[in-house]
Amino acid sequence: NGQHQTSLQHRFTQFLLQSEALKFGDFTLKSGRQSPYFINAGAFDDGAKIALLGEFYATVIEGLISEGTFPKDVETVFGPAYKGIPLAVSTAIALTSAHHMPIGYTFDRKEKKDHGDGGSFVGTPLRDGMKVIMVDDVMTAGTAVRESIPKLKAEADVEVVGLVLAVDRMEQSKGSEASAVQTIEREFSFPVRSIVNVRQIFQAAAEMQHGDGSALLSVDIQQAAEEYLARYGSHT
Ligand code: OMP
Repeated sequence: NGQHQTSLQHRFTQFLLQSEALKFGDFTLKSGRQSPYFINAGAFDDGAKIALLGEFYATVIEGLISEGTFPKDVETVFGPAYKGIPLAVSTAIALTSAHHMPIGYTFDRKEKKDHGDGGSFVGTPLRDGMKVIMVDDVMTAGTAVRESIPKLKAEADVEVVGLVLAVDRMEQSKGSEASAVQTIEREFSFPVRSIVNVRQIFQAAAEMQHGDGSALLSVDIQQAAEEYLARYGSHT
């Protein structure tokens, strides 16, 4: 329900700020865009933070399963190397232990291995027809996901039931008015959801204060973010 959603988004925004995964400054993105904010999932760099991150993904996934967006019989969580690896593992642990939904985890190798167990995937083996949830950190233009789906499909004819992101930056696809999330949903025919989107982050941050009652984000930061979203944000 709405109340629960709001508090999850507030809590995640707080987590992003406290762990310094959300930074403000001048960042050049993979797409070439110059952004006044950046989300670095690499900042979730210890046991407590990665466990909490997995718990956020698991809470969102459990909600998507109970509302019927994702089927119940998903067998593994796939996270693309490298940054998706701890996401998939921590999500699978949280789903299994706290949410009582036993599930596997799978990730790809960046380099092909030709000795030992061989293969280009690690974790629960992918099989034809297997239902897979994909997790990733951040989506901007959708390039990262567009590159990893064919790799997954080349291994086995799995059914990707959906993609869960930590943060949807709500930006336009390159050369299109549609958002990257909408473009990926249409292109691959699966739902794309996120723990939080960038507008929710700024909304939540605007509602939070320091202990002394001062604003969490400066007016400059909020303005820069608004200008950036006016230029690159999706309006569909
Ligand atoms: P797209 O491939 O354009 O969707 O960009 C998403 C990827 O860019 C992420 O998987 C990250 O590797 C990186 N990224 C971030 O991690 N955080 C951001 O805030 C922005 C980006 C980015 O470069 O767009």
